[in-house]
Amino acid sequence: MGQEHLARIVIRFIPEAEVLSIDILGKGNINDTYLVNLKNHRPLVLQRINPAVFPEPEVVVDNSLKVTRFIANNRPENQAGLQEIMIYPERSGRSYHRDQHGQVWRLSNYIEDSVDGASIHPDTRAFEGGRALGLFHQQVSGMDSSQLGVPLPGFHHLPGYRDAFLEALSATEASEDSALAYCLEQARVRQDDAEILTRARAENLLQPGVIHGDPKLDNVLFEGRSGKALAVIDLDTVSEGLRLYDLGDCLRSFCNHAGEKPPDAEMVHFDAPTCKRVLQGYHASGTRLEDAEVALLFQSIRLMTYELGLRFVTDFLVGNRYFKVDGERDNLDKARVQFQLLSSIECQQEEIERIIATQFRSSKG
Ligand code: GN1
Ligand code: MG
Repeated sequence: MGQEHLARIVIRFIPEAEVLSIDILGKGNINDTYLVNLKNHRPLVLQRINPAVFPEPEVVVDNSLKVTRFIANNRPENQAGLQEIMIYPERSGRSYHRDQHGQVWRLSNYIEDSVDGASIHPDTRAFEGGRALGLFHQQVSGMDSSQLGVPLPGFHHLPGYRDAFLEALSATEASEDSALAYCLEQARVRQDDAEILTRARAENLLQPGVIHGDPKLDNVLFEGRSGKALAVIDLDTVSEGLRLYDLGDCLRSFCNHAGEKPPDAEMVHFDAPTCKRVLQGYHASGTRLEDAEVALLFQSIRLMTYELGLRFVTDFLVGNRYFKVDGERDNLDKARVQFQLLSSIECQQEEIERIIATQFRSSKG
């Protein structure tokens, strides 16, 4: 995307802006993200919301504006060091800018003097990541989730991902590829577990609320020196959902120190001590879980990992349409990593359930 085009978009939001530089930022799988440096203005983040993923990109921007405004207006006494995320509306008053090609853009503040989790000690980042997610849940807990639009139909609806996988599988010819055979088998053998969380929700055991939707390690920013969490970023998927989606996804991500793209899938395992630290941090935020959430927490870690494995392998089967890929096998490699992680989670079920029970038994009252 040309610098001039990008600079013109920035001016639609901030007419007096003098753009000094615009550079690609981050490593998201979906949107195009840029860091914008301006004269006499704090740096900003400009994003093109990917319409191939989000059918109504303007809903994504509207939701993020509603949530950030709610948080700013209902700021609990103690923000515990989290910085405010601000969405800049376009000068027309809309939350987004639509360019001449029909692309939807969002502008927000950049969290300065922050680093990603890679340079933070794993124990600290686990505690702080859990604490930041708990604070986010606390900040949005009074918000009516029905006022948010649906950014991504079917997002975190595991039975839907399972069905899409089975459909793609039925159109796939037998292959000698051992990585593919492994992923297909891992995906297939667990297909009947896809309803566990949706059933609990249908039975009113779990209540939906406002969730982040994508609280992975890359979406938490830290203060470099102290390691304190500064912000939970990437509000693309804020929507109505189960808090267990967030917790399961956060643990899936933080407890896999090898990351989503390790040089070798064999390096991947679920680190149970990290799980304990994340839960301690979540608890330290002051947010409390319902008994039914505690009872399904292990399953949520397992199922969010299964879900991402299914999504990656399905995207591979249908020809890499959803996630940005570095190469033809990228989605398959990433699926393999998630299935490896899933096996590691299942092998440690007793230990993980013991950690959960200890954390939440001791935290009652
Ligand atoms: C995608 O684009 P990014 O990196 O923020 C995906 C998440 C996955 C994540 C895995 C809208 O997030 O659900 O967990 O990749 N977001 C969407 O890295 O599908
Ligand atoms: Mg995201």
